[in-house]
Amino acid sequence: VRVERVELRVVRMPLNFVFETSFGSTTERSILLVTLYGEGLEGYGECVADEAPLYREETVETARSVLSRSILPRVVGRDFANPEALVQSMAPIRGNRMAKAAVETAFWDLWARSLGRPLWQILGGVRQEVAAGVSLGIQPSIEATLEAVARHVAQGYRRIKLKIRPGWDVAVVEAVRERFPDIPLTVDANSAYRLSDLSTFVALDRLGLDYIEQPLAFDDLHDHALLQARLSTPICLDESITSARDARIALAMGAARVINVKVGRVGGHLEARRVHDVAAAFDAPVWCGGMLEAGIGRAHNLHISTLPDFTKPGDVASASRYWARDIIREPLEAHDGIMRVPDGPGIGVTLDRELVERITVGDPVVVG
Ligand code: OSB
Ligand code: MG
Repeated sequence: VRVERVELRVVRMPLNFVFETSFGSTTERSILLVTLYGEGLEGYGECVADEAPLYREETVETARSVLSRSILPRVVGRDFANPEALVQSMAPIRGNRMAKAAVETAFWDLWARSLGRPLWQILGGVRQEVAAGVSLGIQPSIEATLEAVARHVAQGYRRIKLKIRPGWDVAVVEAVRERFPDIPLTVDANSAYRLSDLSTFVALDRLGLDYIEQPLAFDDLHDHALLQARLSTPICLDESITSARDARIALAMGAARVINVKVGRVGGHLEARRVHDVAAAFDAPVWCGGMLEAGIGRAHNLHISTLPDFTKPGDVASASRYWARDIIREPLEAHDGIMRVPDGPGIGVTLDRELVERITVGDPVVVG
């Protein structure tokens, strides 16, 4: 498929809730959208980078800059036989995986549409229903946390993840576990702790958590291995895993036993599938992480979640949890904690162009 033209635009969307993590508070998102045009079709990608580099290094601005200066000149006007060929063309560019993923996922969508097949089938998916969990931000109080957990459990979500940070950890998790003795429960620290906080993790280790997500520094596999050796609860790595090689090293050295796969963090579907394959070879379960995506990113997440080793519920909750109005026409909603993967060619969703135009910030950039 020849990529004739590419459009970049940023849309601004207010979240339905304040999302507080150990690294910051989000009330509104600026989302970079990529549209590829070719063969009379369109393919859509959504960049997961946020405005500030608090999760990983990339931001909306770095992604936009690297895309327009370095990535798009290698892509626009070229004919790619398949996504592998597109990934090859971007390979000389180091890092910047979120920027690459925005184009790569858009190309998978375009390519699948050109073949008239749903993306999940082309990726090698084995199911059309995906178990959804929720990621609950840090709440103002334990009471508010219990209320939020109760509400999402009642909605049928298959796993509850609580964001933690030093000073907001053992007490709140104990309270939730006491009130809900049997729910699948996890915590996510977003790298807020050090190995010297071992006593906190020993306390969490008794609470029947499914895993502890990214407790230590984003770039420190060694300390995660030391911590994992002291815990029976599996460690799940998120920020630390940017590639299949990272996953292999982390699993081989015992730094984790579960992997959170984010398509954007690892550079696209091709690398996400490789991460999945490495984890499967280690008998380590994977699940699909979320980055507060709008409809395009959420749809891509659903499609990758259909691969066989995605055996744990992902952060792929109902779009209506996040947004008063999503940028796509199709509602992506969980029913009893299950999300249905869209049918139809490509990612199987269509942009609400009128809304997208209205919430666009600045001028779209068109190349080609
Ligand atoms: O660590 O998984 C994370 C959101 C933004 C950045 C990082 C993370 C998250 C979430 C939210 O946990 C997941 C979602 O509901 O999209
Ligand atoms: Mg995480």
